[in-house]
Amino acid sequence: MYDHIPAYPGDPILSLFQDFQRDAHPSKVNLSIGLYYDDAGRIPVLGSTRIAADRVREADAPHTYLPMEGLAAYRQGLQRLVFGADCAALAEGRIATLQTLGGSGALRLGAEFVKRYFPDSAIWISDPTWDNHRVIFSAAGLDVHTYPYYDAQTNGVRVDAMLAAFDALPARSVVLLQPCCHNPTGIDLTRDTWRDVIDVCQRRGLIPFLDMAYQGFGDGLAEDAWAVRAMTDAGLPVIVSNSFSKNFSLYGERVGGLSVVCASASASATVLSQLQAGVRRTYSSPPLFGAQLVATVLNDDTLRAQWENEVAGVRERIKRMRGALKTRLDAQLPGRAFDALVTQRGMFSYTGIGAADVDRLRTEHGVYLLRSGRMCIAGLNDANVDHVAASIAAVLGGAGH
Ligand code: KET
Repeated sequence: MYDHIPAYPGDPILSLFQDFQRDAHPSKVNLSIGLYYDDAGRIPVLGSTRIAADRVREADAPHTYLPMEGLAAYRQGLQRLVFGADCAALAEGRIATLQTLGGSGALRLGAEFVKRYFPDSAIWISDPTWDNHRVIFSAAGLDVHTYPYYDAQTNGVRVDAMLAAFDALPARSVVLLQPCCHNPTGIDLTRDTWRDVIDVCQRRGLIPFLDMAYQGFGDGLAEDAWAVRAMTDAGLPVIVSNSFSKNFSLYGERVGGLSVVCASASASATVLSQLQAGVRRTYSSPPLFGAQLVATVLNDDTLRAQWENEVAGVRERIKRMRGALKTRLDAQLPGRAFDALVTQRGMFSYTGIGAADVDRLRTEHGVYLLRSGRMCIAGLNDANVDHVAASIAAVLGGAGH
């Protein structure tokens, strides 16, 4: 009966992570998937979430169903973290927020919402973007197009071309943007450019869909959410997907959220009801444990302060490793400029290393990057950065470079 089914060729990011786990290379380094490793090379359990987990276990509450929209304390904490505690739209009850299965679940639920209520709308994603964006939105039946974004020549954004593309879109088109720590390039829009994006969204009647997976990893928790808040304050009908996978180091607990900013409290209640229906027909209700951890941390002043410190530590360590790699590469490959390593923000760096060289890094040196040349800086540490730099120098320094 099932013989006609072709095998799934695998996801480029997840398959590479599996290959890494199986690799017997003694000094292998994982710089592929977006996982944050601490300086000892471990995926950390944050101190704040460990205390929260102890509290949840001690409370020993029954493992009942959550409502379709998720845990109330989690949704409130999430809204204040993403939109800011002083957000007017929040005070006016205009934001519909649901707990979702990570950032991916939020994207899929948001994509289905768009397809159902804006059936003629297509979505535009940046060139390049996280590979799975295209997969998720096409799976929900949307036409997916790209807009110009990365400029390899300047290691910046093709601002004029991007704005011109937005300016030519039909009303109600959806534009997917990343408010901070752009995956995969590490290049974000400046606040001036965001203001221009807000302008064109208003002028053309576009729907901004903001995917924020790395809040706090760029310049700070509030700083990184600046674009979300500016668009909300400008009165745009923003859709936001956010993930706590990275900034709480809770990848497997599947903690994220989907928020839709509406024009009135009654519209927000209606939108929420339809999103609830979307959850009910898909997985009925979200998981409990991760939401309890995040809610406990966000809603307790002491734990919240501890967590903010931990996120600051992550941010600083990533920046320090950017500098450490640049210093070594500058010394070993003086002909090439590695400035981008320190100007880019967040976990990722677009290194410009070609696919053939990426393959050599993996097979000859055990150093794993994505074939696009994306490097996850958060996998570097003091013990492996010399090996990584020497491997890159060996591969790039050879004939033909
Ligand atoms: N959005 C972006 C921009 C993103 O980079 C990821 C994950 C997600 C959403 C998904 O978040 P989650 O809460 O895990 O569902 N990106 C990394 C992991 C992956 O590919 O799944 C990555 O790019 O390596």
